[in-house]
Amino acid sequence: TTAHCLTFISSKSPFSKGQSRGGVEDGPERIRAAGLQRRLQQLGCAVKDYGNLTFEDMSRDEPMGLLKSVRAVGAANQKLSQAVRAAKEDGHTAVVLGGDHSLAIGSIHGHSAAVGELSVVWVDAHADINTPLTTYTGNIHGQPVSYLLHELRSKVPVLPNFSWLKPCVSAADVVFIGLRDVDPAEHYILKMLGVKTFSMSEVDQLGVARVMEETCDYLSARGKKPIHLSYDIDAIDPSVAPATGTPVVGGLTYREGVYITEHLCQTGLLSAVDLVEVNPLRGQTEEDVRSTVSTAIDLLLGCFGRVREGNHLPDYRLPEP
Ligand code: HAR
Ligand code: MN
Ligand code: MN
Repeated sequence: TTAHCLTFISSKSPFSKGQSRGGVEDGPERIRAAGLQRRLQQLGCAVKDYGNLTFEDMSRDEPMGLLKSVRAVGAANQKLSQAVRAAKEDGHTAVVLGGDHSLAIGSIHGHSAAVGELSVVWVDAHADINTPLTTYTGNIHGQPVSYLLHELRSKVPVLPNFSWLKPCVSAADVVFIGLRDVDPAEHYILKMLGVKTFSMSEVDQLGVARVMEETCDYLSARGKKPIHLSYDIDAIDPSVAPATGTPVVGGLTYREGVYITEHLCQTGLLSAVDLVEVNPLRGQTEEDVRSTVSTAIDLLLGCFGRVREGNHLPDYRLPEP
């Protein structure tokens, strides 16, 4: 066990504006209140909580066609990008708690600004690769990947408060895991770009251990780049993690979800993690929220070295009688 250095940046409003359901901005507080910092410290992590980023209200932010809250989401991501970049330049592993998945735009951009080319592992029921022109919901949390990919540069229109953003990820450096609700245009894009995907069918067919082996073999064949893990809690089956805005049946089990984090931690390349879409208002019962938050914490602990066989600190000594 080695001591990991962890920086913990979380984001609140308006990272609920990438979608239309209230409550997701309260995810970070619930995850904190459930003891994330203490649990990470018990693993030997040095934790610095940067607190919530704050954003000014956007008085005029009319929809652009279908697209909602473009200006707010653009400005917030610019600020988040700078914060993640600074945390990475301080030598930390960045953790970004959501909030909705639109925050991956700033998180991945800032990470890449600090360390260069990245491998991205996107664990999600959804592909989040709609462009502003293919979306039929208008929610930016269904689009972040398209904003980030070099290959889709000419397909994403100029948007207010997004002029700071330059695509920084290559399609060949991205792997999706857990897909089971992909729009037709998204499916077309994934096939057109030849993106590596492990849908729930492949998880069923291969098992999660082989999925992770193939994921890491695939990514490392292009060079061992720092890994950005963008984990949407809706990848996990709603029976385990129901408190989220767009639950989809047939998801990862708790054990499969945790295994993904354990395996990525073992690579030694995990450099930033987003944990998004925990929405305390979406649970039917308090137990739904507790189970979702507790799963989110276990996924983060897995990213920082917790293993199910048990852990002890390197300086642990048995008490002498
Ligand atoms: N594909 C749909 C859209 O574009 C739904 C995306 C939704 N939800 C998420 N993203 N939680 O992972 O809006
Ligand atoms: Mn998502
Ligand atoms: Mn999702």
